[in-house]
This record gives sequence, structure tokens and C-alpha cells, in this order.
Amino acid sequence: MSAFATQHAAAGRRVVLITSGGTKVPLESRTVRFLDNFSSGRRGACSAEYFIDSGYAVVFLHRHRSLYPYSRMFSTINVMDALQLTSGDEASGSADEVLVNPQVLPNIAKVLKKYHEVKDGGLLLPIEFSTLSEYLHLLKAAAQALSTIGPKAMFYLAAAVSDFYIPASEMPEHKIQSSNGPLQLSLNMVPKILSPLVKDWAPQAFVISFKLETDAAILLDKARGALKNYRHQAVVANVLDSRRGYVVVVTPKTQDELILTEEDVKNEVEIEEMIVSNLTSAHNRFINQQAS
Ligand code: 9Z3
Repeated sequence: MSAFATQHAAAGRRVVLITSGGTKVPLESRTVRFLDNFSSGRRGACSAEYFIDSGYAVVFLHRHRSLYPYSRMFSTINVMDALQLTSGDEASGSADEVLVNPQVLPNIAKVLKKYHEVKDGGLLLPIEFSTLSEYLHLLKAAAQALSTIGPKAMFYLAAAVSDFYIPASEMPEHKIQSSNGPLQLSLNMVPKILSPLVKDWAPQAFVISFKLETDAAILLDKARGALKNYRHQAVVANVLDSRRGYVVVVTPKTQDELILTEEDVKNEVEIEEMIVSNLTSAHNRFINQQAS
């Protein structure tokens, strides 16, 4: 991560660390059961593409098997239905041929070309986590690695991170037995990682957190509370059910509502394009302020 950040910064590029997907919280150390959440990783995967289009290099810290940039567009397709087999002829020695059915994978050529350009250009550094503790360790390492490029680093913390966990010292080793009757769990609070990230690990970076609620009535107060507590640059506030079409970008002085119109939806515009455009402009202003 350090080498990735310094190389790209030296080439005049900004670097964004995107976190994406949910975290797994084990209930046993030889884990059979765990707590998880709804996050698909679409916000993070989709935003990664728009950041790359805006000239950023991306460290993509994502949950194992959550949505991934570019391939996310085909995530619901069964690969077996997308391929066609033309059997070869043993007598003439021609081999079986496998072809893509473009009706099942629309735009595949365009997306594949882009994917390989990004990969060959070394613009995307994918890093995986599954559990909450892997996420916390990797985020700390990422923050320290990116701190070397100061304000050119952006943190875009879109992962849905558990607030609760069972400490290793209190976790049973073996599978919890149902023969012991109903299960009562006592969960500890996960330490608020945003605080050391902003204060200690990457104090010069441009930091964006996400706030998710199911009750729209408390969303903006919660977002402002987070800004006040952690003193970072912005919160992207969203409600579970409307998160694909409506978010509010809250900063200490501004509040920008980003909304997809019916027309946008028809034209397959994605809200992440608007979020990334809003935040890259704010990042520009942030860097210019630091320089002056
Ligand atoms: C978000 O709010 C993301 O926008 C979503 C995206 C997780 C809703 P999907 O992955 O969904 O596209 O399906 N992320 C942050 C969620 C979160 O847990 N934030 C914490 C909070 O709200 C603060 S770190 O308290």
C-alpha cells in the first residue's frame, strides 16, 4: 500500500482508499456461526470506477466476495448461461470452442477493455477482508501507508462496519451447542476507528465517512454529530431503502442533496457518479487550501 501510494503520488495522481462491503463477526473461534449485515459492496465497487475515471488511483479494501469494480455489472449472471459451446470435430482435429453470448453479457467488450486498461495501468489495488478484526487491522495499515502522501490521500469509508463484537478472550472455542438451550449473547462495542484515523494515523488526509440509518428523521443530526465528534471533512448520509437514489453530503458548512431523477434512472445514471464528482471537487479545494 505504501509503494502504491508513493508511486502514484509521484506520478501526480491522487489516491483514494475505498472501504466496501460488510464485516463478519464470529461467535466461536473455530467459527461455525457469525453476525453479518446487508451490505452488497455496490456503493464501493461502483465508486471505485468513477474515482478511476476522475484520475485517482484506488486502494479497494473490500469484503471477500462482495461486489467488485467492473465485474459488478455482471454479478447476477450465471456464467454458464453466458457462454456458448461449439463442439469441435474429432475427425478433422478441430477443438471445442467457447464463445460469449453478447445478449447475456451486454457491453462485455467495452467493460472488459476498461478492466484490462485499469489493471495494466496498476490503478486498482484490491485488498480483501472478511472479519471485523481483519478490517480494523487493514484499515490502520492503509491509513498509515497513505499518510505519507498527506492531503493527496482521500479516505472513502463506505463499508458497513459492525458496531458490536465478541472479544477473543470471551469467545468459546468450539461450536455453541443448541442442547444448552436458548442462546444469549453479550456483545462489546467496537472502538470508533475514525477517531485515531483522523487524529493520529492520517491527520493530513481528506476523510469521508458514511452514515446509514433506517429512520430518515434522525439521519442529518447523526451525520452532523459524527462531523463534530471526529472533525473530518464530510459525511455522506443515506437511508437504507433509498440509498441508490438519494444521499446528502454533509460538511461543517454545507449540505448537498444528491438525487437521481426519473430521467436519470431511465438513462442508467448511477448516484455514485454524483457523489464522486461532489467529493473530488471538494478534495481539490481542500488540497488548494493546504497549499495556500
Ligand atoms: C454506507 O452507508 C453505504 O452507503 C452502504 C452502501 C453500506 C449503505 P451497499 O454496500 O450499501 O451498496 O449495499 N456505509 C456506511 C455504513 C455504516 O455502517 N456507517 C456507520 C454508521 O452509520 C459509521 S462507520 O454509524
